Amino acid sequence: MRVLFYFIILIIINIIILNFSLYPVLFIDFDSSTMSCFTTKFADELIANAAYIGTPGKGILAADESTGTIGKRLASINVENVESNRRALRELLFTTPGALPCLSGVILFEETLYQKSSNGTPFVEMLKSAGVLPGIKVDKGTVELAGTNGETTTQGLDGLGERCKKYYEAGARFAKWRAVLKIGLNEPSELAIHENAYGLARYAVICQENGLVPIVEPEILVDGSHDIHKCAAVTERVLAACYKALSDHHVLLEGTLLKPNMVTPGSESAKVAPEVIAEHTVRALQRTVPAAVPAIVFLSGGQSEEEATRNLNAMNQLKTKKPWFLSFSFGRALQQSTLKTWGGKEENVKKAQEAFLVRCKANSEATLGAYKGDAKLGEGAAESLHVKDYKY
Ligand code: 5MM
Repeated sequence: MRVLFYFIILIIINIIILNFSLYPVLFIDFDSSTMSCFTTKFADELIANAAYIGTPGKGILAADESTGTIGKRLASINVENVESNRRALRELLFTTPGALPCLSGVILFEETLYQKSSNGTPFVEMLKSAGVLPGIKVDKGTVELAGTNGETTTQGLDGLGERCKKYYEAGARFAKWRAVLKIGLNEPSELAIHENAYGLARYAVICQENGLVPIVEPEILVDGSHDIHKCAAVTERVLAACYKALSDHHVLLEGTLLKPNMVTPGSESAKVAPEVIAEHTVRALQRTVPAAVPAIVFLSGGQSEEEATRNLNAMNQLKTKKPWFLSFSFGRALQQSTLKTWGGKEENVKKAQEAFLVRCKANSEATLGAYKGDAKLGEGAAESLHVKDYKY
């Protein structure tokens, strides 16, 4: 009897101890915005801005080509790479009648963030007054990762916090950092995947500390003769590593966006239909991207304008689980026919703007799965924009 009494007392004491040790777990105030994430005064703003970028019918224009890259685009139309020409191109895009309602964000290069239009209006003001959030490219390009077969890592973490603070003050509300991976016999290596995933995560948390929604862009290049299954498997490995790193760095996922490649066969393999690309891409995303991420905004990666739009449309027509909004953050696939039509000539601006509007509207429809494939194709709209072994 006595033994039983002590036994019951022991059990009661155990229950009390257990309850106290579990107390923080059981009774903590589960604040969805901070739980397991670092605390930032910007949490609500980050969540609201990321959600806004994911507004159905809208997407992102990637106009953040660095001076070297825009130089290549301008050279293709025999236009000199000087500040006035870079400004003229960006002004043409941002003043296209009817285009901005198709966009929720524009990614800018630092020069454009501080630039004014020809009538003296800061580009940032022009975008904001049309309901478009200005974004900023904050990476400083790639360098070779020593000990690998030409794989790369992205630079720009030094002083990033200070730069983000400055960009926020200048009106930027989201940022972009591009990591590049390639498919080869032994690539991407574990080292490249790990290094780039942790670089993206470090960047993301620094942006959030300073009020900028980070776009996480792990681009797997299309170069190669691999099939779509290989691309799907690599995409899953890379995205899984990215989300592990983002979790390890306590990034607030609700205040982020993902900018991935679509899952396609390599550039030296036979093409497949948009429905096949859609199925493989969405499956890879379902397996790796948490539902907390509000929107996935694809890069076009060398696809033709029309191809990129049709692929996005097919994804949005797919009847399956899609907890995130699927949209665009195209650079080349939004600008190519505009660039060609413009050719750097003032007298072509109106026509070039018409070409830009066609692509903006087609992609806006594609975010709703409502693109009929009936856009009037501008010059080069069906041409592949892939450049073999392109060095970024
Ligand atoms: C992959 O490039 C990004 C998306 O553009 P596409 O839709 O053309 O593939 C793009 O935002 C890119 O990061 C910018 O153009 C900046 O490029 P640079 O070469 O200046 O870093």
